[in-house]
Amino acid sequence: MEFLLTSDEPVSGEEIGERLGVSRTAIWKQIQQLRDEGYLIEGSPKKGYTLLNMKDPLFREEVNRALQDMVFGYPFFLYESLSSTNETIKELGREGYPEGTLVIAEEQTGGKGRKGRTWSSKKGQGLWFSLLLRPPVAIHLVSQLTFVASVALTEVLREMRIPVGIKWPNDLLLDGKKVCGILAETVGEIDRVDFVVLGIGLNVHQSKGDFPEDIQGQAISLSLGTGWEFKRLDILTGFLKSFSHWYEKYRQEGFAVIQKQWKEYSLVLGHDVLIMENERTREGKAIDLGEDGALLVDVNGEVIKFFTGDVSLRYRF
Ligand code: BT5
Repeated sequence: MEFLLTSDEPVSGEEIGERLGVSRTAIWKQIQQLRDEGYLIEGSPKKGYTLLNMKDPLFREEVNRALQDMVFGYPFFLYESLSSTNETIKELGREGYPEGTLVIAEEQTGGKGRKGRTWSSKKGQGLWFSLLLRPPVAIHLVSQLTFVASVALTEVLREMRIPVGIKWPNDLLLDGKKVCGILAETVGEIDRVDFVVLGIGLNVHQSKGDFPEDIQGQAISLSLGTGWEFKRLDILTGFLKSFSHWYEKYRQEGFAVIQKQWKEYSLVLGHDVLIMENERTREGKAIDLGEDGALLVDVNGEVIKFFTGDVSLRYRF
């Protein structure tokens, strides 16, 4: 471990073996064990091993200690690389895993946004995770859960003095740019929810150049927005605690409590907005959040309801 820590270059198994007087196979086994504990170690047959992401690693044992008494976040699965944590949770959901099961990936190679869009999820730079939920809600109300999540995450980040706010429906913005996106997917029949996958992507450590060029103007990370350093595990545990609190409230008292808090955190209500619906763009003033998560907009004196799946929104501060 020390060899990997002190070297900027890849270190070969042979070299470590020679220095320690043990075989390459023994080194290989040791590397596997470190990987199982959550260290990200890249291995190249020619060059050797490199320890990645020591800036803010997620160690399996540390995550385990932090999450073991949690309602949400246990059991958890931590992967070095996945296509999409939402897809992996779907498999676990079908296998019968309980509500609260968590999948975290250091990197997603096929991170998904809404409506077939992609989510940039580079290694170690953010929190890319999904929760398995088995909520007793009707299928048309599932989108309410994304509001529960955005409220919970905003609360935690604001407690850390990070001035995030929510752009309808559930993007978290920092300094006017997107720092977090939420994607809920339902698995079930037409009229029945088997389970819901709640996927959250939060940018933490990126600098501007780490984002794909086409989104550099609209994306931000917590570090970029504040100039501070963060430990991802603290944010994750804070979120899971806060989510468990708001989810319980939602189940006991209904959507109204979430609506109320969301309105406090909203960056959009009371502002002029542009609503893009297919080819059509309309302008109005956002005035309220509906029971069903719709945005109510006053367009020339007429109140029109816009639903999350159908439209996208621009607004002026
Ligand atoms: C979202 O979609 O905002 C939902 C993103 C959910 C991502 C999480 S990560 C864990 C879980 N597993 C998954 O596969 N997904 C979830 P949408 O509103 O459609 O926003 C997507 C758009 O945001 C893209 O078209 C880009 O313009 C922009 N974008 C992509 N990556 C970004 C990033 N890292 N930060 C900010 N903006 C990004």
